[in-house]
Amino acid sequence: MSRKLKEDRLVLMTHNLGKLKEFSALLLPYKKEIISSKDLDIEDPEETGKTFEENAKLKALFAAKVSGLPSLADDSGLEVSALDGAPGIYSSRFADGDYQGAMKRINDLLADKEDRRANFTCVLSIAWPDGYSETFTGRVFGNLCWPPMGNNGFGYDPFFVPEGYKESFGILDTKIKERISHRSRAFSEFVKHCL
Ligand code: ITT
Repeated sequence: MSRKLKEDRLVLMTHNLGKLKEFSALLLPYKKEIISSKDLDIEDPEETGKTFEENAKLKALFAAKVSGLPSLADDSGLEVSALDGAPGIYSSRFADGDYQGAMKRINDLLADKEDRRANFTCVLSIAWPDGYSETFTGRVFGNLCWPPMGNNGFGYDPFFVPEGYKESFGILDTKIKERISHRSRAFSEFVKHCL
């Protein structure tokens, strides 16, 4: 049995503006007051986990402890099939702020490969100040395009064409990403269980 989120306020633990926007849109219908970790000056804890689950939980628990409020965090990334799932949990560190460069480096690694399949994974964690937490997973599958297309979204979005579409998340309307993304799928599970 999942714990229900009865509190009216919650913290969104992320320093990534793209995530913050997407979560704010997803949470809009639920009429909760959202406080970003940026507003509370909560530092990003070091992501020492070896899995998306460990890192998501670590971030959410950290924010819940520091703020005294229930906190939501995600750990997410791009997993490239022909690269055995890399960069995965290291997606942000692999780019180090330079996504054009990161997409090019991945594309170069795929130069002699036909397989361009990839997926985004998101593990969402909700944690309470008493140390209780739950996690939910979402994935979206697709293919990597070259050159990257468009400027919508963030991170690797211009590089990723979801299955069933011809354009990348960088071009597709943000409403489409909001409906089919790894983040929205993890969020739907969270809604089903906790709201
Ligand atoms: P926080 O830990 O503060 O939330 P972060 O960006 O460091 O921010 P992660 O460690 O979870 O977050 O790294 C996720 C990275 O995976 C993100 O920086 C992007 O490079 C990539 N990523 C995740 N979701 C994505 C999406 O929806 N579109 C494009 N890239 C995404």
